[in-house]
Amino acid sequence: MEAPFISIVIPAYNEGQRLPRYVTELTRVFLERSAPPVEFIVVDDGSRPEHATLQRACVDDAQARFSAKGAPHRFTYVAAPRNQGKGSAIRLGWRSASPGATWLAFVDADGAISAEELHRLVELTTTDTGRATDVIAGSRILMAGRRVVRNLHRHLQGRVFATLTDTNFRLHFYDTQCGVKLIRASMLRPLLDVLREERWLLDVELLVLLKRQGARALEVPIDWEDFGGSKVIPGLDGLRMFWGLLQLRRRLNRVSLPAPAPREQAPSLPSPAGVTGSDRR
Ligand SMILES: Nc1nc2c(ncn2[C@@H]2O[C@H](COP(=O)(O)OP(=O)(O)O)[C@@H](O)[C@H]2O)c(=O)[nH]1
Ligand SMILES: [Mg+2]
Repeated sequence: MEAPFISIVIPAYNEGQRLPRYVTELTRVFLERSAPPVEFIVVDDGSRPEHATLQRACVDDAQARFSAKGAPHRFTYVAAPRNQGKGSAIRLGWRSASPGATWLAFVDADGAISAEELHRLVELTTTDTGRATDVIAGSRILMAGRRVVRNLHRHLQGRVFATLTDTNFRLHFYDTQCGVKLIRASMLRPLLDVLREERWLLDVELLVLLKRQGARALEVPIDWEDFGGSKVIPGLDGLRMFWGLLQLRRRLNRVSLPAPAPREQAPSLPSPAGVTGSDRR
């Protein structure tokens, strides 16, 4: 078995319905198309037993299909002892990733980002653009050629949140909360002991700390389709996130970071849009 080039964590909380469909699609697309070796790590975050059983079964099935076809990819399953939130589940998955992976990533379990779109982002890591980038973040920005299907209320709440995030952290991201991010492992691993956000604000914490470490980030417009069944509680989670942003800002002002890892030699390209080392606060 080849060492994985990228480890992609899929946090799953009661995803017995949505995850199996997505895992089937991922398996199909990554068997059909060429890609660097991928390790998919499904992290069960204390799901109810009926969901956990379905989640585990689809992962076992996908792994069997990869093995049968001699694919370089693998599917693994990690179970958290109890429900701790999406952010905690992602961190648990990253800690259990193969130590040799060059990229660490996460993607939502519900298939809002199609397997084809995820494959496109994985391929991007192997291009000159990817080699000159440390963070590849999906973005639900509606532009020519892209398809973004979202509920209006969630979209508007997201725009208010994005504005407040930018006011507080000056990340200059259109969409910090999109459910797919790929991060250069050498940049991320030193931060694993610093990250604290347990739920939805992990994305902001991560981007702020990576920016402080001089990470070069690229927001990539992606196709996105909400299929319903969101675990976000309308109104309540929004309020928690706004309040959480203020607390996060206070905490991050005090946090001290490990020395950034030396940068690997990369071809010189124009600096990508998004977070850049020259824009530190
Ligand atoms: N680990 C964990 N993951 C969660 C939790 N709630 C939601 N998720 C996962 O977070 C991802 C996005 O959740 P979703 O409900 O689709 O949120 P939305 O797309 O923002 O509406 C999915 O992979 C969920 O399984 C939780 O409490 N713990
Ligand atoms: Mg979703």
